[in-house]
Amino acid sequence: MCDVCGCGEHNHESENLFKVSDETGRKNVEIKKNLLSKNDQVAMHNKEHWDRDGVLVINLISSPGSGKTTLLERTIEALKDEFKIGVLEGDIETERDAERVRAKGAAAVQLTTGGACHLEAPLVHKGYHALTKQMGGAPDILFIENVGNLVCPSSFYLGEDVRVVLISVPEGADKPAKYPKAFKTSQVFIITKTDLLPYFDFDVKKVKEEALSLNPKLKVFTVSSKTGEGIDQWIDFLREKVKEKKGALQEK
Ligand SMILES: Nc1nc2c(ncn2[C@@H]2O[C@H](COP(=O)(O)OP(=O)(O)OP(=O)(O)O)[C@@H](O)[C@H]2O)c(=O)[nH]1
Ligand SMILES: [Mg+2]
Repeated sequence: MCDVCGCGEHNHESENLFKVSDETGRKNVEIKKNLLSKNDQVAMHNKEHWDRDGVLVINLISSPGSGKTTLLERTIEALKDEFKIGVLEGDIETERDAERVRAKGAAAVQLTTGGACHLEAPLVHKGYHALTKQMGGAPDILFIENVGNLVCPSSFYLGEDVRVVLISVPEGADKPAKYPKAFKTSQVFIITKTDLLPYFDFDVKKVKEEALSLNPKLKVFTVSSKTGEGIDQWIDFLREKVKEKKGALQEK
């Protein structure tokens, strides 16, 4: 069991959650709150690093297999000559996703959680320092690919500027209402694998409406990393965000 959220494995800094409890369960709640605020403290520290260095930070969250790494591969291909790109790859096991994005020309550090179903700010902090060492400085854009899971990553702020939630066409159109926190805490929603729309009952308009009813501020993109449809709009959005971030740095 994941010690923080009850759905993964150990290897968190949160062992106390199950060690201290009373019959009402009240103490469990108190301890969990403390642990989350510890995550938030480190997340704010991460944000200080990134604001000081003018790094745009994008946290990608979705179910396993929604197309996060494939979208990153496309994104790196499109932007690698313009920006220094660093990637922190979150997975339970293996170096596979880091190898995939390195092959496209980005610097990458694999963060393996050993069982936990989401990334937490302290591991990201460690990973970021390893990444800057590898790159010899800060990136312009840091992508954090969270562990494939549409539930728990929504509860852990990592210090990012933009949280992006992805749903792929084969997953089904009912997901925003079933996993509302991912949509309520994100700034961007990407519908992926649109090349598969002819084969699935997936009503794009309805899904967008449902997502926007949960969070009217969401910016929505529809993309296919296979055909390239919609990728340009996503890339333009990232260019705009980098400009904003660098602009904020100059104003300081
Ligand atoms: N048809 C189609 N397949 C896609 C698209 N994007 C990704 N895929 C396929 O979907 C599968 C999963 O893609 P990944 O990019 O590895 O998904 P992920 O979200 O990174 O998966 P995890 O890291 O395991 O959570 C792969 O077989 C991809 O080739 C797309 O736009 N269209
Ligand atoms: Mg991946």
